[in-house]
Amino acid sequence: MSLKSTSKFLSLILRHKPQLIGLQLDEHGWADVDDLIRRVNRKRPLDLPTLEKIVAQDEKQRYSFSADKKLIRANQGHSIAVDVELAELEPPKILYHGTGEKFASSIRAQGLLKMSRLYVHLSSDIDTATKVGSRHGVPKIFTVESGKMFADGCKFFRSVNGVWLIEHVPAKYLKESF
Ligand code: HQG
Repeated sequence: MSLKSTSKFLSLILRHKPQLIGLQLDEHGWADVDDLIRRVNRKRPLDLPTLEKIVAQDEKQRYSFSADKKLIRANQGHSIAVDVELAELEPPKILYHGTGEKFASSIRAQGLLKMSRLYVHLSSDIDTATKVGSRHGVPKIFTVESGKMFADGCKFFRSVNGVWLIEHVPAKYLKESF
């Protein structure tokens, strides 16, 4: 079993469906590390050194251990209602959202909606946004006028792994050229 495939499974469990392995997350999204390992092991091999390697080497730094390493959680991307204690911050003047070309007309009409997740995900650079968009077929990049939104009172959050998160981006703050 590759680390990547185990990491994808962990994302599914820690962000979306802990019940698949009967795991409990607390209100801040934390799972007990020993319990997680025991339960994941019923589906695929996982030990603590492997989990530590996944957390340390994940290219998007998707997971964090608590300081005492007894707990683990996903840093962002949840669809289940947990409070991962995101930092509320002033965003850069411009952020980017990568999506699929097939969603562009709906986004132009409705703005960016969080869909199944707790937040709309925004990237601070075009390369990252292009990678995010490519997950949905032909990529399409929207520029988000985050500076204007912030000045207008919208709240921005940043996860510990650097993803910008917001409840909604009204269409008037979206641009299509950069
Ligand atoms: C689109 C991955 C139609 C939205 C990535 C997106 C990210 C609309 C899709 C993270 C819409 C939802 C999140 C509207 C938004 N009409 N479509 N009005 N508003 N959409 O996967 O942002 O690898 O839930 O554009 O890297 O693609 O999993 O969100 O295309 O950071 O760690 O609805 O997930 O990270 O798709 O990706 P998603 P996303 P990981």
